Amino acid sequence: MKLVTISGPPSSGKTAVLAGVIRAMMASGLKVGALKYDCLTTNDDEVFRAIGVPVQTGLSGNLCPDHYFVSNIEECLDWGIREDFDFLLSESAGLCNRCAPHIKGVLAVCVIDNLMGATTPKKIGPMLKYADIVVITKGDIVSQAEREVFAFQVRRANPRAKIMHVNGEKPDTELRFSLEYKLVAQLSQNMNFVMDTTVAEFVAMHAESRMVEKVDEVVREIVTQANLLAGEPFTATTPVTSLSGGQSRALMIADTAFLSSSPVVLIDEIENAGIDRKKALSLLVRKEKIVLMATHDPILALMAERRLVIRNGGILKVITTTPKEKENLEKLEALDNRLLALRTRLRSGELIEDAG
Ligand SMILES: Nc1nc2c(ncn2[C@@H]2O[C@H](COP(=O)(O)OP(=O)(O)O)[C@@H](O)[C@H]2O)c(=O)[nH]1
Ligand SMILES: [Mg+2]
Repeated sequence: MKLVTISGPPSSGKTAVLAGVIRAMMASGLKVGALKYDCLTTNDDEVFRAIGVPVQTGLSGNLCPDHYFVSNIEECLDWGIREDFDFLLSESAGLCNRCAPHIKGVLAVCVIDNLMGATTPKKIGPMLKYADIVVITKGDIVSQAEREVFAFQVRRANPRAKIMHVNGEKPDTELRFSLEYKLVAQLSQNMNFVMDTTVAEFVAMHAESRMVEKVDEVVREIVTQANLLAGEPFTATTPVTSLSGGQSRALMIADTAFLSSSPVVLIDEIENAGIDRKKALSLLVRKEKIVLMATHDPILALMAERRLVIRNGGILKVITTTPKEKENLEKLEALDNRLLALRTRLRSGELIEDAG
């Protein structure tokens, strides 16, 4: 029988990850048992029972749950051997940053989520430092850049562990082992930052994770370029959590242009973001990215050399922008500039009694 210890702070997703892993193990014919250690109370045993896994729970009461774990694990092992399990998976309480809920020579997994802040990996201590596998959850809630920065901080705290990103979905086999070096960078609508850092700190960490040499210069350039795209200005010292939707998006576009190694950028609905979309597009193109964008905006569509018409999940047409369309683009841009001027006047509190 093989024992595996699973640790991680409360609510990081240990049970969710384990439930997925156990289902997959059982489907491949393995006999699995679970252990849950906690302090005062737990409902995790019900989750495990519901998927048909035999489970034992231990509540440590006044004792440190990790000390309680080491003094009880032998009996649990005996139980596992008696039950003839192939694997015995043990979930810790995950409260103490000083003790290690891992045993030398036993596969150690640490589950940590993307929402915990950039400095947390440093603080977590032995449960992260001695892990063989680090599972990072809740990647679905943050942007790609934030996932990369967080993984970089985890890597600093534990340089040898295998890092796996989990978001509750079944991975495509191709992506399973190479999430960090994707061909396609994605700028989705999901742009809410959760990290407690300033714009400059965030971009600097991202730049460092990309092995950029002149970090300060790149940070300055990205903040300047992002400000050219954003409707409202922000500074290097603005906390990322207080950026508006448009400002976050502008920062992510500039960040992608300068720091992403992916040659293709996939953008979902740039027109909703309240940023200068033409400048955004030309920044990415200038940085030699192939931009694939989903849009209903005629100006953006006509700026492209080619567009695909999608219907019923397939490509209906591939249209090359005609010279006549390019002429129309100029007229549309003039209209757009008039609207933009009106927006600026509205912002500065003027009356809009003539349409400009
Ligand atoms: N959005 C999202 N939620 C998650 C993810 N992983 C876990 N959760 C949720 O986070 C909460 C805590 O998860 P749980 O497995 O009970 O955490 P544990 O205390 O570490 O065992 C639950 O509501 C889960 O559904 C994830 O990757 N994405
Ligand atoms: Mg749990």
